[in-house]
Amino acid sequence: MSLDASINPSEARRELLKAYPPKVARKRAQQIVVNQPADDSPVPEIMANVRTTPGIITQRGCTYAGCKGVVLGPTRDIVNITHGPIGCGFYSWLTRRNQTRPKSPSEENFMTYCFSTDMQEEEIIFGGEKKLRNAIQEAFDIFHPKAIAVFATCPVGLIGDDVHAVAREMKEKLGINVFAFSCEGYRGVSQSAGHHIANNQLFKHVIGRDDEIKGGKFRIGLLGEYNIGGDAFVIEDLLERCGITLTATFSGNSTIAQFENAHTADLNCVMCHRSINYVADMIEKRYGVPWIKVNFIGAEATAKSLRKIARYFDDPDLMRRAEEVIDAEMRAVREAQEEIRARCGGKTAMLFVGGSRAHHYQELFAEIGMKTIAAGYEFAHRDDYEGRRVLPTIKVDADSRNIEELHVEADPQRFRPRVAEDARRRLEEAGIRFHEYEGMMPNMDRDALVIDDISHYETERLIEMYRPDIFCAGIKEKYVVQKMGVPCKQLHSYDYGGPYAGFRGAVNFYREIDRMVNGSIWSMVESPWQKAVASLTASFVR
Ligand code: CFM
Repeated sequence: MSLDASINPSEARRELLKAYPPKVARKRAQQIVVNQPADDSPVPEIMANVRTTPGIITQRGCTYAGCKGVVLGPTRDIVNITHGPIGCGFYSWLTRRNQTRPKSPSEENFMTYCFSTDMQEEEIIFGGEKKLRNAIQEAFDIFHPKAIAVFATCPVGLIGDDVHAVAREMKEKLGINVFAFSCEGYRGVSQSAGHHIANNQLFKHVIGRDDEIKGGKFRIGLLGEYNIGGDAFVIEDLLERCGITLTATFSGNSTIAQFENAHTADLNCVMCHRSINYVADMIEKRYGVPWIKVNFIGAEATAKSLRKIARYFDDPDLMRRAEEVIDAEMRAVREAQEEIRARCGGKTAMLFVGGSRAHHYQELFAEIGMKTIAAGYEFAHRDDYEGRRVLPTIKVDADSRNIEELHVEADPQRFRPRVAEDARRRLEEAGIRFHEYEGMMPNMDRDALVIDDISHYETERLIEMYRPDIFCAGIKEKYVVQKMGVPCKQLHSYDYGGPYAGFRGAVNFYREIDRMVNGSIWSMVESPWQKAVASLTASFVR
């Protein structure tokens, strides 16, 4: 489908680039593309995962945020200590966004606490290792947790505190798992580096510590689902009703015991490819668990994902149960779609979020007849845009080289291929694609704009030019966008809504978007004095 021809996307692109000095414009030109096939590829090449030009107001966050805030944040029974000034710990606390449900009131939940060494000038000058050691000891004495994780912030890297040595020492002293992350905010160009660092340390220090194969006939791991707004609860319920056992979710509503046992799953399902594909790959290499890409955002996508999982296990009973669940849920979904499509059909959306949601949420909009006219990620890599087929052609620059690439080999005792070669081939013929993510761009309309690491200036110009019916981004953008008379839906924290995953989540989303795009308030945003023609004149007198 082609987009409405009223705005020429190439002209819009030129307009966005016009304000920049030539060198910046040359770089941005590679990060702002019109979704049209290139000579040798179904989608054009986009530049991604490179440094933001200083002076541009970016949506991006830091490496520490990706490691501590995103990947490790949603797990309830690890004491996560931020080694640094208090602001880093407080900012990444995220109590409202990350949800968790301990099985009983006596089960640990440390997510309600914010642990920090609260570094002061004295530690910045004389070193903070002693304070860190004391903080670990204090946390242990008060809470007796199963594990303590330490996260390095910018000043820690600058003054050279050895967080790993302190973690090793305290691990030995306390007899519990203590591990650290060199995830200083500046270590990479964005949160994405923090994901990679988090993946590496989880793999080195946690995954694989418990080999016991626990119950369940169809055992899967869910990777890249952080339980924003309760999404993981919805997915857990669906899987359970189908008879599928979840060994671990990385890392929404999870425990460290689940991570330690994650390698015993028979299939890994990747939701957010950007943040966790490294763990999926490493588990496959060392333990033989294959991974597939799934998506539980969007009713059709949810049905497709459940069918894929059932097909993988190739069990008639499981397939029947999955169909029953899909059937029971889809009735309400179809009714809601029909009702809401009448009011939302043909309206337009723009999505500029993170490293996976700008893709996944396009499905939900399409289900109520809305078009995504522009989208982009804050920090994703080319494979998230163009698909993993471009992986061999991605140039590794100094910033990526900065992040450790673990060399992983098959474990001589514990590697167990989950599907025989011929069965795998049959599954592939049936459309199950292992180890594959096709990226966002192939799913987008021809001529849609795709913009990596969108700047604040570009956001405003885009809204002025296109006047979309809704803009999806985060808290930093929300009120600026709304003051322009366009509703802004946060897809990081869901504002106060959610869950949006699965079938019921989809209906929730449709209804919320319906309320937002059809609200009459947006035409009243302009203040009376902005409408009145300025009548005051003045002259300058020396
Ligand atoms: Fe993955 Fe995420 Fe996202 Fe992400 Fe994020 Fe997030 Fe996001 Mo905010 S892991 S890439 S670093 S789906 S925190 S839960 S919402 S930017 S699109």
